[in-house]
Amino acid sequence: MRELRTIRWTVDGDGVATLSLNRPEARNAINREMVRELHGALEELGADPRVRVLILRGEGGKAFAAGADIAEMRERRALDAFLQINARLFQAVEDFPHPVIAAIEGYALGGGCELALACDLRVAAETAKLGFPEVGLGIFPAAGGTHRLPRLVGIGKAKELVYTGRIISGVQAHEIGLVEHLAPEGEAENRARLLAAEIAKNSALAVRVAKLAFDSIARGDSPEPIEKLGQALLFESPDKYERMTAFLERRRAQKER
Ligand code: CO8
Repeated sequence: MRELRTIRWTVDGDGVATLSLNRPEARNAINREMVRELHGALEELGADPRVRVLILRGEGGKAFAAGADIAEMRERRALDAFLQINARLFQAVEDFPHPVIAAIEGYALGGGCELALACDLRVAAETAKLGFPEVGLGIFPAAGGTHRLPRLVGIGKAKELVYTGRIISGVQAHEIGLVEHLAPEGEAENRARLLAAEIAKNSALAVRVAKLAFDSIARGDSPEPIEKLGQALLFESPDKYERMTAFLERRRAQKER
């Protein structure tokens, strides 16, 4: 286990890394220190050859993350907003080389919900509470709320959630496509682990290329060269050869790496 002041993380034997936000006394509100530590952890885990999937969670059971730290944000001015410290962190989450799964228990509000949006997949407890209270605080969700949110739920639902600041349950979030999986209360992390195990058994390189293709095409890049180049890269990989040979010889593929 690696532990810093506001986060901690582990990597298990199957290549599943678990990164926990660890300010439970502040409902895991994302402060400047946490942003800095998360950048470092993402960099370290992204370069760790053991890692195939990352699970993001909040300590304490009450919150995934209750948003950006309001005490810090109150003092920020226009020049601070231009630095986009939250948006750049969430971009680093989106750009993590392997799939990232948010395991959501309790609150995922504002920047906390935008952090979950930057993940590839979301598993929420039925009783989780998700929403974007920003306009009630005189700001708006400017770190993914206006692009990642509509991609998941459609522009109409995204506007309704942002304009009202309404907080919805995990069940409601699942109904509108804001989260992909529902879990009983207290089980979100276990469900995320099952999902991570399902992903981790596949070719890490193939999953990584698929993620890169999804994300760059979602950002507006042309699909054709990305799919062509991605597949060309994979067609040359020893892992593809071994996995296909194992299929044809009716045996289990040898583990890559
Ligand atoms: N920031 C700072 N402190 C927080 C935050 C937060 N977001 N959320 C909770 N805390 C602190 C509380 O102040 C409290 O501290 P203390 O014990 O010292 O008084 C402690 O956590 C526990 O909180 P509560 O007593 O309120 O706990 P409850 O379980 O009763 O309530 C809630 C939990 C409902 C989560 C409640 O704390 C709450 O409403 N929090 C604020 C939620 C919110 O409005 N989040 C959105 C923030 S705005 C945002 O995220 C903008 C991101 C945009 C990025 C773009 C930037 C350019």
